[in-house]
Amino acid sequence: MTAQSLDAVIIGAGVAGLYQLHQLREQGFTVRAYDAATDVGGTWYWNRYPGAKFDSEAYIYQYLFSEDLYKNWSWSHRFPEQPEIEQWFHYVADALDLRKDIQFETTITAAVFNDDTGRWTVSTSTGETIDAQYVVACTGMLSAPMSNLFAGQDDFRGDIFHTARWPRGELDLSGKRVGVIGNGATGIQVIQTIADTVDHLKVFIRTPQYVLPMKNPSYGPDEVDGYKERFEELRQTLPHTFTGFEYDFTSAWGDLTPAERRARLEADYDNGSLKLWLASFAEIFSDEQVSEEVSEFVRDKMRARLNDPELEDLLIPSAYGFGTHRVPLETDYLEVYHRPNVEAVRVSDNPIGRIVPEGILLEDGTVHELDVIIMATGFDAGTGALTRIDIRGRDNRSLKDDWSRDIRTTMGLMVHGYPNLFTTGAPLAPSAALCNMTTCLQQQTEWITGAILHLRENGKAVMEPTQQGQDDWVDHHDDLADANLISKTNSWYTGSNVPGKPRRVLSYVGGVGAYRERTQEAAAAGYKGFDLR
Ligand code: NA7
Repeated sequence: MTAQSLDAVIIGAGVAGLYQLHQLREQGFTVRAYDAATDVGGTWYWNRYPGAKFDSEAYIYQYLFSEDLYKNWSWSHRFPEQPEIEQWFHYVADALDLRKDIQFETTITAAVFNDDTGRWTVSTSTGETIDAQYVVACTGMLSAPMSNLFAGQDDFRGDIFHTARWPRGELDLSGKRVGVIGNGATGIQVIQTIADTVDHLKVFIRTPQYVLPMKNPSYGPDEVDGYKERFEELRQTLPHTFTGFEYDFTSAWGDLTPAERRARLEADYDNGSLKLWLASFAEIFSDEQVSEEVSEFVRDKMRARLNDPELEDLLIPSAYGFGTHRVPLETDYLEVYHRPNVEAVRVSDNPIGRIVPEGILLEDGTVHELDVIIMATGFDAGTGALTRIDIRGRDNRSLKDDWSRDIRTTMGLMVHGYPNLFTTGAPLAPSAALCNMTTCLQQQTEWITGAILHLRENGKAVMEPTQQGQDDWVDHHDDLADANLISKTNSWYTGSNVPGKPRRVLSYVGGVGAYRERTQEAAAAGYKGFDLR
């Protein structure tokens, strides 16, 4: 079969992939996006479990490049649910006429760089081969599910699935004995949503989580008009805050009295959003004492709701600081455990041994009999989506092998040794840890478009970060990350949820605004730190 030839292959049709496709197409490049799904949406296509919804306010989880695109869609709630979010992706794909250049139900299986031609040969699950100058991996930070974790999963007599692979079509959980493994942002949304449907719910908890109650009012015409009127203001603000949200941190802890601090924490907590985490005190991430005081503030709130020493012991964290792991928003999540049909099972000191035909077997021999097992067990974040593709750079080097030793990138946008491979949502750029993903991904895709245009305008064919450029970025990243308390906590933020994964804070923690400036400075200096040939 003759290989199809393109300027660029885009992997993924989620937030980043759709916008990347639009941008490159607008600039006259021949480009095609590929996605394993049957339609657009990325994360929001796959994560269709009950209760899946935004934790970012809908009016900021948006594309901001087009006023019309922004204003012609109206959200129903401050934090809408997955079906509405998926509809929004359909709206975007229709409005920009994107689907004609997207090939669905197609997984990219391999991408091999040819040193002689300076081009990539890309292979698909459908047996096609594509010859492309650029590969832009818009593969998502959290898209490679940790789904084969336990021995015996295939032996289970009931249904077992990961939340990111929720069965399409109706799945009736009523009257079922259901087990949920995991209580991260995903598990919490599932648990609070299915508790009153199922016959019996067992939640297997290894590490407790700090949680914040969500306030999720519906939006009437006034609210919708209100946020739409602020389009220009949001466009100016979001890219420059620390987290790409509308609100920003203060570093005023030392200047305030204890009463003033308390008032600020109460106000942020009452906001019913991620504000207490992403817009209270920056010192939460740098000062152990501040971290402990704010953690205790949140623990107090949780204790007051649980009001049960046994549950408090099981559900309230003490071993790590508030905010050093993703903080989920929830609705009556803690109260769920007061229900007679819900049971929290501690698996920290008595781990899950294996799955047996009847259910879950713990190491001490206890079998929890179940009809359905839901694995809310997270993702191989940042690296997984890319290492599950056989990516071969210069001299046939393998990205999977390279990253099995040390996870290194240049600004999360390129990797030394892999010319003309651009990445979004990749390690060492701002991402789901401390970032509103749409803000980050728009900035990253715009930078990539700028780089590809620069190459075309300057008659260059190949771009690659230099060894020095990459080392400088990794050092800068590590300096910030090592000083951040996030580096001390085990979670997907540090890769510690994946056995054998080299430990490194995966997201850039210097701030979205600062990252933007640094990447723009490199571009303005003729792509300093990159070799263009
Ligand atoms: P997370 O935050 O990685 O949570 C995964 C959960 O699964 C967490 O509670 C884990 O416990 C638990 N887990 C994983 N493996 C096991 C085993 N073997 N036994 C018991 N429990 C286990 O993933 P989410 O999907 O909730 O969230 C990911 C991101 O998606 C989130 O940050 C948002 O940005 C959206 P652990 O804490 O490791 O002890």
